[in-house]
Amino acid sequence: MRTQVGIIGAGPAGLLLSHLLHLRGIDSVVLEARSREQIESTIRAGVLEQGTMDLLIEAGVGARMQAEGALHHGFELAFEGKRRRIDLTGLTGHSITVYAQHEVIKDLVAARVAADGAPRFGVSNVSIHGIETDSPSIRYQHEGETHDLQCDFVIGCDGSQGVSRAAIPQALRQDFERVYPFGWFGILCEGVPSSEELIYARHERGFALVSTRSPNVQRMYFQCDPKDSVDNWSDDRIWAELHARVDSHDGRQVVDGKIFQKNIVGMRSFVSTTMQHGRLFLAGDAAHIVPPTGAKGMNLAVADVRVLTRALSAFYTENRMDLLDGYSETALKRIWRAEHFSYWMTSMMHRIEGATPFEQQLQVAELEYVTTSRAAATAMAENYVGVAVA
Ligand code: RFL
Ligand code: PHB
Repeated sequence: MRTQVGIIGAGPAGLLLSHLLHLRGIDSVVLEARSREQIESTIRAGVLEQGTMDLLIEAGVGARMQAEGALHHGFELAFEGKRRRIDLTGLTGHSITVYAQHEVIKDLVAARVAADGAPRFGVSNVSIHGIETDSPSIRYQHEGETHDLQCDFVIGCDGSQGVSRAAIPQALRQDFERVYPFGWFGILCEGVPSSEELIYARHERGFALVSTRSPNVQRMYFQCDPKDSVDNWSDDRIWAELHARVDSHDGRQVVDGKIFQKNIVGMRSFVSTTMQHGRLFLAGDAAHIVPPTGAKGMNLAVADVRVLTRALSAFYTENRMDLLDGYSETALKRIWRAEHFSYWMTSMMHRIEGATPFEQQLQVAELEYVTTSRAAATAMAENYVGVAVA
């Protein structure tokens, strides 16, 4: 079988790329290891930058996001028993939208299916061949048979555990990594929002985040040991921890509700360069990971896709290779900005085991600064809404 662009992975990166290429008359096939039900129900990100929204709207998949997503013009930073607001719109002219990643996935899969471009779900043993030639291919198994997908380009959108990154020779790759000694315990619960806006809280017991999913479903996280087990946490223990970390001296409290999902995720910063070799290009988590504190992961995946779509389109319509040649370099500017921002937010907000009282006071001093200086608040806000890099 033959297509123009072979895409591995049906996450936000792979699905959006496939659909944007389709709208430009470029054929692609998406190969996905999991089932449609699995990808449509995995709970992950929630915060979409304006640029992400714009691209989803341009792709024609923004209607439900615009109707059901919640526009947020600011967020709160809680520390030392008080809460201070970062006025995103006032400081940058931009806002963010809270709309769950698995809803974005549902919208994208529906659009691909309607355009006769349904991903091939449940594939296994994916391997990449001939990327140093003009006719690479992807070999995979599907329903007991082995297939070879011939293409012009292979795009690795297969996330942090995928196979694509390893297809770039080790000698050409440099990996940069930082593993954090803590994780996030995430819950979904029934109930009304505790606050109109997201709350990022620094507390000596550890970080906590109050987010939302809809008027009746709430998403919250708190810093935990990444090796801890959800079985050690009863609902009562979770609520006691969230109250201790987030409730403020002026009486504002987190609103309890019935918890229906619990999970623990580890935290890591990671960048693999180069993001391209021959006819293979990486996009999204396949090439880089950020800790979730800055809400950047899915937005970065979408930003890679924006750059790659333009480059592939220049190749097919004008026979230009220059944008493809410059893909990794272009994408990495935004990636490193987001890596720094996510690392900075993480370091400022979390309890760091072994930190001295002096270092703890520095965290508080920094929070005081970003919530009282317009210049510092603007720097934080423009990174959060994603306009700090073109
Ligand atoms: P994905 O979503 O991981 O998709 C990769 C897909 O590839 C498939 N796959 C394979 N398919 C075929 N063959 C193989 N060998 C394959 N190996 C893997 C996988 O099954 C999967 O379907 O990568 P993509 O598209 O790059 O998207 C990245 C985002 O999913 C990720 O960055 C975000 O979820 C990160 N993230 C957040 N990002 C934000 O922008 N805003 C947020 O608020 C936010 N919050 C979060 C987050 C991630 C979290 N976790 C769980 C790590 C909150 C959390 C808790
Ligand atoms: C979420 O709602 O899942 C969420 C929000 C903000 C973050 C991370 C996750 O920084």
